[in-house]
Amino acid sequence: MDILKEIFFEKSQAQAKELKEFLKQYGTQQVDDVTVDQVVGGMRDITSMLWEPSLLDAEEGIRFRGFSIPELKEKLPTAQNGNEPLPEGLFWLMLTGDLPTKEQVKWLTEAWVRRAHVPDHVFTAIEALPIDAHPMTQFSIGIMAMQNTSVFAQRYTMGLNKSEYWDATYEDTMNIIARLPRIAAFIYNRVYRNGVQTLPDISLDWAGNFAHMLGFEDNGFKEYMRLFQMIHADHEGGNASAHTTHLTGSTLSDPYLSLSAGMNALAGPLHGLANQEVIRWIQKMVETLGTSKPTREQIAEYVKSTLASGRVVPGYGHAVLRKPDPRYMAQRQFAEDNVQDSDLVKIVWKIFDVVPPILSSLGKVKNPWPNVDAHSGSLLIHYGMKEYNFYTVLFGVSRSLGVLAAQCWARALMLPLERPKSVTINWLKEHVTKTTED
Ligand code: CMX
Repeated sequence: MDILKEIFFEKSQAQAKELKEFLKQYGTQQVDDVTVDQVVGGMRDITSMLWEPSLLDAEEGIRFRGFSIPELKEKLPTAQNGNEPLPEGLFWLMLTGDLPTKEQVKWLTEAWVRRAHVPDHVFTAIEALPIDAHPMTQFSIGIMAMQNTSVFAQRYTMGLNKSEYWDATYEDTMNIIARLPRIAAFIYNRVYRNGVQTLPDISLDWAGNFAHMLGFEDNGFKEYMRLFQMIHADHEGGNASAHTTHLTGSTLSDPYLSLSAGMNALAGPLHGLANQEVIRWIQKMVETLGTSKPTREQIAEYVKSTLASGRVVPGYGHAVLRKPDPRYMAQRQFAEDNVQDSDLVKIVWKIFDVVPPILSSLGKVKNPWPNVDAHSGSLLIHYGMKEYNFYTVLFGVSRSLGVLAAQCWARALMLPLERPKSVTINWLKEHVTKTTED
């Protein structure tokens, strides 16, 4: 058993035992009430699932195993010549609950290098798609194409004992995470660089090598990719990509099938695709206004015209958060430290000044502040990655870290099939009549 697997095994078995006892004692205790608004309104805020890697606070933002993003920037190991935390460290933390040492992170980087081989048929499957298939479609299909290598699926067919589900899931998780950068880079190079592929550099860390395979050697881009992959990794369990992965996995479909499902949820414009939409929207604004240095007043007028045409302002608002997203703030800080002169970054900052009061004035938007997607595109363009249709794939590679760590936990804790109750409008009407009469 490898060192990470051993630690995960010990921790998760102890936790599973504790949870069993806890359920025996407190299983019938109520944790939430549900209103009609919540039933109709996308189940907002209903406490109803278990998710170990991270927890979201509406005011404060995300904490991974209790640590905020600024704390992790201090505590997680960095690359040799860098300041940004390595995503390997975050994965270790999410899976075990422990901050890893430098040596443990180095071990994980090397473990993923050893597991990174992608079978040829996966590239053939991607190549069979039209070149203009959206990169997220190609990415999801790439993940699906690897499913024949699933350790979980193979061992399940042979009669896998329940108590070993976690073990096979861990193997798939490690293989998938190791391979995803190669698949994502293959898609980028296929679509945007005439198929010119860059071979992996195994001396680099996971995110640094990803940047390298995408064709970016600038250390600034590598550092941003480390930060990007760290901050997008997880946002507790209820968001659409995490929840979809979890729901699909709860049927005991293997990690390839469930991650691909989660990526399809991430590809929606109200979720991960918002990072591409932000840049598309800003570029349209620049084109319409005829200037790359719009004033706040010009931006405000453009925002109002977007709202008047019945569209959302991409990169703003959130289903849970009620303050500026710390993932936005971390990228803003990165830009302040590393980017001297970018018109686009300056526009993103002006939008931050302009949009919240306008959204607040509508009287219905619960969170007028920027989310994670409001800043990423401007930094990617600064470093030369202009192809915004690809941005959500970068998000997807990162999101695999959190949702697959969670799937390992779901298997170790033997979480059951998900099956919430749905009702009809008539049922709701009868229910409220009955309760009002009582
Ligand atoms: N622009 C315009 N209107 C917005 C808005 C925005 N950025 N954010 C919310 N609203 C509107 C909603 O559309 C809703 O309008 P209706 O009542 O007319 O349907 C109203 O305000 C209330 O919405 P809410 O309760 O504040 O927000 P929700 O939880 O329903 O939705 C979200 C959250 C993210 C879908 C929404 O804020 C939005 O569409 N934002 C823009 C897209 C975006 O940036 N998504 C990325 C989120 C982060 C991520 O998952 O990656």
